[in-house]
Amino acid sequence: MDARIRILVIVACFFPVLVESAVRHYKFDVVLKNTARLCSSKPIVTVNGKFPGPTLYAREDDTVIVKVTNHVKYNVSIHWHGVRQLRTGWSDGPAYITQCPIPTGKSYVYNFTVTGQRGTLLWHAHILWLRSTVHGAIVILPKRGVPYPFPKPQKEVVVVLAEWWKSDTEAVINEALKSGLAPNVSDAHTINGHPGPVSSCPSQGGFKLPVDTGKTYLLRLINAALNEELFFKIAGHTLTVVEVDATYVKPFKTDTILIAPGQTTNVLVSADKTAGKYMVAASPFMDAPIAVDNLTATATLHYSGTLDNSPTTLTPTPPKNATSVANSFINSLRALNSKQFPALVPQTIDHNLYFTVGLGINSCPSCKAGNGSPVVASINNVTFVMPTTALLQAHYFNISGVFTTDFPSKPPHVFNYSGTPPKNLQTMSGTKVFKLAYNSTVQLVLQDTGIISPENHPIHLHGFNFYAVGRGIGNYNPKTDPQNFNLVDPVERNTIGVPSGGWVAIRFRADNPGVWFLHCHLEVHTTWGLKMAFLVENGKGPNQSILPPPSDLPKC
Ligand SMILES: *[C@@H]1O[C@H](CO)[C@@H](O)[C@H](O)[C@H]1NC(C)=O
Ligand SMILES: *[C@@H]1O[C@H](CO)[C@@H](O)[C@H](O)[C@H]1NC(C)=O
Ligand SMILES: *[C@@H]1O[C@H](CO)[C@@H](O)[C@H](O)[C@H]1NC(C)=O
Ligand SMILES: *[C@@H]1O[C@H](CO)[C@@H](O)[C@H](O)[C@H]1NC(C)=O
Ligand SMILES: *[C@@H]1O[C@H](CO)[C@@H](O)[C@H](O)[C@H]1NC(C)=O
Ligand SMILES: *[C@@H]1O[C@H](CO)[C@@H](O)[C@H](O)[C@H]1NC(C)=O
Ligand SMILES: *[C@@H]1O[C@H](CO)[C@@H](O)[C@H](O)[C@H]1NC(C)=O
Ligand SMILES: *[C@@H]1O[C@H](CO)[C@@H](O)[C@H](O)[C@H]1NC(C)=O
Ligand SMILES: *[C@@H]1O[C@H](CO)[C@@H](O)[C@H](O)[C@H]1NC(C)=O
Ligand SMILES: *[C@@H]1O[C@H](CO)[C@@H](O)[C@H](O)[C@H]1NC(C)=O
Ligand SMILES: [Cu+2]
Repeated sequence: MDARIRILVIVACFFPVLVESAVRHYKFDVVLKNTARLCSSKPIVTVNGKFPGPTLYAREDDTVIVKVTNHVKYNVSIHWHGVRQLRTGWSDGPAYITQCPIPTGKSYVYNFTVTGQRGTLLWHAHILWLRSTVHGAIVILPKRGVPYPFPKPQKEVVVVLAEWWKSDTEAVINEALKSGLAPNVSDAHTINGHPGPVSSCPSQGGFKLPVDTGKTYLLRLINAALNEELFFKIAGHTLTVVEVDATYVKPFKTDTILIAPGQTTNVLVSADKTAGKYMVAASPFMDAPIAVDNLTATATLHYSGTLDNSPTTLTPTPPKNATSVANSFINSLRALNSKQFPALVPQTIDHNLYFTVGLGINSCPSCKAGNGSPVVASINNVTFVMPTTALLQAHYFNISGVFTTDFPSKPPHVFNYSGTPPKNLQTMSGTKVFKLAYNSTVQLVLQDTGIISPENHPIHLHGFNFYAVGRGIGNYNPKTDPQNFNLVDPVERNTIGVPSGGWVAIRFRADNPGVWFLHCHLEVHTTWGLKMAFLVENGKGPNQSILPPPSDLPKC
């Protein structure tokens, strides 16, 4: 019997009333595994030899203990994406931000409690490009006896979308860092590990989802891709969206989902046909002149009783530049905002921040890369330099010289962000954080720049959920745009797309002390420096300080 089941049985037998939450134990072994995809076989870095990795199940209020042991040549760390980690930043996972990575041959025990959250999230490696194959689902069930705020599905299915490279992904990004240019795009998208039949390998089987007529299914969709936002749809079936990023939304129907890397979306699908096979499709969204992997990953919704060789009902996918399809999905999202699950949108603001996000070109005459002008990325013109001591450690132990607290609250130079870029595309480098007092409220407007090209950036904030109160195209206008903010039922998320050539406004309460990463979830942009961190100070109350670090915290 595995430890998790054993604990549940003990709980059920001996402490049925006293113990409400359980401790769930998991063992993650990071190992190389030979895996065949696209008719080729290559060793990839995995957790427990699985691609996608194992699903981590928990219930709201449970404590989750994951012992991660590193058996590969890379240093690794794992991030529990979207888990708030209240006071437990030591278990958040981004390498050199909250912890030093786990060296080869060593273990680290992640230990966190899931508080006030239920739904679908994901875990993934948070170092190098290892998350391309080191990722999996987190399923947080509601507290025992608490129903979903939507009709109970007959079955739940995790659906992980990702990208597959024929080459080793570390070779792909290292080649790009040498050239100073964009890395190669992936060779296929995948649905639960499979691209479906593709021209380069027509015999490749795809993921098959068996369904029974009359039943309703909850699909827990995750975008674990490195660099691409995806459209998702199922031929002949309407999807009812009920949750994003482990927060409930007002249910709405759509035939197409938009999901960015790091985002999750729960949808209900009713198997309302009598029989047949229906195509499930994941295809890229890119409304800027930037190269993407334009292959569609396919899977099959297969009604019971339908012969394997019967034809599949196909669906067209939106063109990759279908901004209107993307907008229509985004504009339909609203927090459920019920009595039980209220939207606690900060109504007053302590910190009013304006951050530009985008690319740049560094002048580096001694660099071979890009003939001395490699592409970089920045927030407020700061290209983040990874420290060699983890920021949280430096903060907690008062180690000076690791970071400075002068991250700019607004762009250092005003220009037409969404229009013609300035002549000088150079950025500055630094390891800068922005300090927030405990429980202060933040409004952050993220503004895309047109430097090199405007582009949609899915920005992820660690340690918090935020409310997406406004969004627009062009430059944010601080006088007129706030008048249109939704402060009643804006969607609550942890990862949000900044529209290409536009802006998005988010609000959150800094009620979690620690050091929290904010970065683009397109891994190529993170690598190039589109990242920064918030340092949230301890509060004065008894439970308002970061907990001491665990004794097995890796050293740098
Ligand atoms: C997890 O953290 C809690 C609270 O800090 C602590 O009491 C417990 O001993 C830890 N468990 C493990 C296995 O490290
Ligand atoms: C990137 O693509 C180019 C052109 O197709 C190819 O020559 C090169 O080997 C690729 N790099 C890697 C690391 O796969
Ligand atoms: C897809 O991408 C490939 C390689 O970049 C390109 O040759 C092809 O024309 C593209 N196809 C479409 C339909 O955009
Ligand atoms: C999308 O791309 C297609 C083909 O490249 C082009 O014809 C069309 O005008 C584009 N649509 C939009 C809305 O930009
Ligand atoms: C760090 O400095 C703060 C404020 O000066 C102090 O309260 C705290 O005890 C110090 N922490 C350590 C680990 O030295
Ligand atoms: C900024 O650039 C856009 C796009 O070129 C243009 O429409 C707009 O008028 C410019 N705004 C200002 C203030 O110059
Ligand atoms: C960014 O910083 C660099 C280096 O200090 C400076 O040359 C450049 O003008 C700045 N650009 C913007 C848009 O702030
Ligand atoms: C945070 O501030 C809000 C509003 O000022 C207050 O209602 C709440 O009690 C504070 N929370 C904590 C944990 O201090
Ligand atoms: C602090 O946390 C402990 C343990 O979770 C709890 O028992 C206690 O009531 C909390 N104290 C306050 C003032 O919230
Ligand atoms: C991996 O971690 C070890 C121990 O902290 C460190 O000595 C080594 O330099 C790291 N390797 C890389 C490639 O960063
Ligand atoms: Cu980006």
